[in-house]
Amino acid sequence: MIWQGVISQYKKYLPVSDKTPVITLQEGNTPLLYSSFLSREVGSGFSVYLKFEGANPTGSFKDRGMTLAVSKAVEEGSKGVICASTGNTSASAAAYSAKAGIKCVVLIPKGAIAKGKLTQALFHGAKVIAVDGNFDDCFEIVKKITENYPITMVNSINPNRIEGQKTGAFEICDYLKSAPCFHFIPVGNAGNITAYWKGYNEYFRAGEITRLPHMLGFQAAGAAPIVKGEKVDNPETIATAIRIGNPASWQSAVKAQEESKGVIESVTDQEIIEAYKLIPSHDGIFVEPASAASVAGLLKLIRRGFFKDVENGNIVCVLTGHGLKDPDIALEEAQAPVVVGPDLDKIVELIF
Ligand code: AN7
Repeated sequence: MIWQGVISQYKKYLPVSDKTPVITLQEGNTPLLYSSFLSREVGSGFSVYLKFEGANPTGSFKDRGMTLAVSKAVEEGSKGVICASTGNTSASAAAYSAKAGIKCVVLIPKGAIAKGKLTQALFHGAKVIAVDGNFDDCFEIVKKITENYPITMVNSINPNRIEGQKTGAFEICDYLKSAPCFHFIPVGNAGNITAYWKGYNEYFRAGEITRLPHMLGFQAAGAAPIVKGEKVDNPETIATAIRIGNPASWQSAVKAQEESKGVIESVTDQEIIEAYKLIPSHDGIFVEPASAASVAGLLKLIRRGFFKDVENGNIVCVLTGHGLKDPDIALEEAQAPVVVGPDLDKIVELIF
């Protein structure tokens, strides 16, 4: 059967009915790629898989939640949606709103979102407001606006976002025919770790899987309020997508960590960049810096000897967004191309 998107695929687990107008870009069904490089790094008995969410229509995992949030907004008669965003939510909200033919407003921290994401929001026709402040400032304003004006919030405190995003867990279990032992994931506003944990639990209750994974979430060291146990007023990290000082789903992220006997830890920008460079060179997929936080976390735990005394099994790292959204850092990190004239001999010399 042709894939019709996550609502069509998983409707029995989602708050939809036959009357729900399904606004979809056929998101989901993203690759789950075996990484021989990372499996080797962890050691024998372990298999590492990468869930490449950058393969979604707007290039990030946000599409899973946005298809449901926008479909429900349209079902409820809403004429427009609004969100605060570090970039990917705004790109996704703009795209699904365009498809639905409704208004979309996005508040972004000025100068602090990747160019590709800003371009997406603008080109899909959203009203983009750049706020001279950070994500947390934008989010507070959006909350106040939605409390007082008739416009639908599509940040992940909208439960439909979490509902849609939990389908990522379903797909992993469907592919592996079981839940992984360890689930690595970047943590920003903490919606996605909440959604995955919800998805695994629902599949467990439905009898689709017989065990639950340990959830291992990673924040950027300069934006790690959950790790520190307090808000961070001026979060800083090169991984702009997770530059968040006061996550909306803080409590449910801690709950996922505790219930699953997992961890929420931080990785430095240096560790993020290391993983950011290793993934494309070994596994052939290009992810954005924030996405590399899951693999950075895996590498950190490997070095600590974490896998020496745990049961063997499958490990999944979620790679949340596509690298093409944010090529600036990649260009800084990559070796510049060699420049030559149209000279055959010289080029042959360079190659061999
Ligand atoms: C690539 O777009 O918060 O912990 O406004 O874009 O669910 O917030 C993005 C977050 C990880 C963190 N990876 O997920 C936004 C936004 C990428 C992201 C996260 C984001 P959450």
